[in-house]
Amino acid sequence: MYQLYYSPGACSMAIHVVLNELNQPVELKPVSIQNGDTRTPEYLKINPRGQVPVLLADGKPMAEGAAMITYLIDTHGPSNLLPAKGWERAQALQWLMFANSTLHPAYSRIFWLNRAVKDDVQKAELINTAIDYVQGLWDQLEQELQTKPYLAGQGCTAGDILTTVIANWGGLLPKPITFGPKTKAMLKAVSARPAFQKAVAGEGVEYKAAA
Ligand SMILES: N[C@@H](CCC(=O)N[C@@H](CS)C(=O)NCC(=O)O)C(=O)O
Repeated sequence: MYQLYYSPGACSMAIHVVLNELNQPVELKPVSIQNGDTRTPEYLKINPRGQVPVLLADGKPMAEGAAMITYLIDTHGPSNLLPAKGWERAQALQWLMFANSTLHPAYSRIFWLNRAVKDDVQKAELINTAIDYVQGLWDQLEQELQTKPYLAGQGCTAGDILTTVIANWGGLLPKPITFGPKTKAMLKAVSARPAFQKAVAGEGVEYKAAA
């Protein structure tokens, strides 16, 4: 059985959703970022970067969410969430990597500025600019979704799941992010999936981004 170290509503929730999609039982190990659980000496032994997610597969630890998603689907698929080969897989991977390596770090930069910059005026200015960058990414996604319901085409793939998890982080920002109508429709469809709803309930998260 898998074990997943997660913080409620964090990027780790995408791994939780994918485990549910694949009907894989998981033992959930809560470590709250807010309460500092990811910075304890015990947790730093599990992940020296002090981050979630960490997945234990047969007791062996794995970090990096996109790698976990790829591993899980390759192991327990086939699944339309990540096609097995060819252009369709490349498209699905493109959007998984976008969510993992472009959208997620754009939010992380804001959280980091909030911790690192001491001068309040400078902090507000930098955070404002960083939020505008995040908004620009969502505006690009809205353009993408003009011609298709999901990022990689006609069906939901892993990138839509991670993007939908990240969309719910607006409450952590001092300025609202707005989603266009096509983006909202995608967030609504993905967050309504039984596997997503089960993860939301299991982590005690309120999902507001699709409202
Ligand atoms: N590249 C890593 C990023 C993981 C990451 O940034 N996790 C966040 C939660 S969404 C975290 O644990 N933040 C706490 C921290 O960095 O102190 C991955 O995709 O797994």
